[in-house]
Amino acid sequence: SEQDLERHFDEIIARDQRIEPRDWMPDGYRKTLVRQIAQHAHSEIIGMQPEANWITRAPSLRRKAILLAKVQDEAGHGLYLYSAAETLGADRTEMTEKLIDSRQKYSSIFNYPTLNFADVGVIGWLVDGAAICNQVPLCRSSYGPYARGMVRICKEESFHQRQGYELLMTMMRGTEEQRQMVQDATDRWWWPSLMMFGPPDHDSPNTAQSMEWKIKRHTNDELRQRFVDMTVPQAEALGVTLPDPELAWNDERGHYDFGEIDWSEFKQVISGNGPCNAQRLAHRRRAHEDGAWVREAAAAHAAKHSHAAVS
Ligand code: FAQ
Repeated sequence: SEQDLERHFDEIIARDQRIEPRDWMPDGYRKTLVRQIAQHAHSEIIGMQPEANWITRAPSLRRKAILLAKVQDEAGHGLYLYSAAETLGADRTEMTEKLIDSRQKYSSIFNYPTLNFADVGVIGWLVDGAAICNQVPLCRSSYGPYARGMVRICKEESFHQRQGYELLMTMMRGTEEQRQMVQDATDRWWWPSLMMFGPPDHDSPNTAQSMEWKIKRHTNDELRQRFVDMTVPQAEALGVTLPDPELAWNDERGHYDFGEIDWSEFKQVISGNGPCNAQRLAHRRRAHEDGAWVREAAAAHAAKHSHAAVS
């Protein structure tokens, strides 16, 4: 009976075991996972754009090869995640259509422009750093295909983070102008990186239920604090200032205190009004339309092939 199935599901969650695609699951669990995984996949794909902007203008062959590889990794992450969503019954074409019609979201962070090459380094350092902080606990998420996908993605994200930090270290050893580029990029990306973790806990409609289902393992504010604590010493080692006068070690809490995030900016960006939302979606829509003939040809080829196999 439905009750037995539900009890079995609850037991798997309580024992910290994994739910697999063929297992029974509550509708809400499936829906929440599809929402989060689709949003995550879309973020990887849209997230290719800000850095790809610099591939043709990378300052050396070595930097260009590294950047190409990183952007290709992001495409790969998107594909693993779309596959994970498909195990829940989601349709890939439909997900893409929902993205380009603004019916599904992608991360707020990719709606900011990349103005100079230091932005490539700062995206690696702060954006991939925040992504790792958020995603390492997702390796223990209760849904098997998502958790396993995260293991591989996190390994690659760690490499991305290191390449960003190394790029910035190199620039900081360069000219005064290069050091200023790094500081300027840090100033622009710091607050949006903190927003990646989502709204504060008291304003996060999905957290409580997702924690109960062990889809999420920590709240948005817990992970944001972990990121701040991890990043302050890295900024010191790099020699840049984080743009927050209220940032200070709090001995009592054993954490860094930090200033108030501009949540009205966050709300604007996630409702489509950030600096690059229109550009990002227009680019994604164009790429999808330009690829139509490839999808048609692949489908025609597959159909021919399956007829041949039958006869
Ligand atoms: N941007 O109730 P909550 C990367 C939405 S890393 C846009 O707290 P939840 C790597 C949220 O969907 C970036 N929307 O929601 C990379 C919900 O709206 P909905 C991707 C946001 O799900 C690096 C509403 O606000 N990573 O791509 C954001 O419990 C460099 C209420 O929020 C992931 O997606 C936001 N920042 O917690 C790639 C990680 N925050 O759906 C290329 C997996 C919240 O009800 C280059 N996802 N919203 O309409 C998660 O961990 C969670 O989904 C959170 C949000 C923590 C993002």
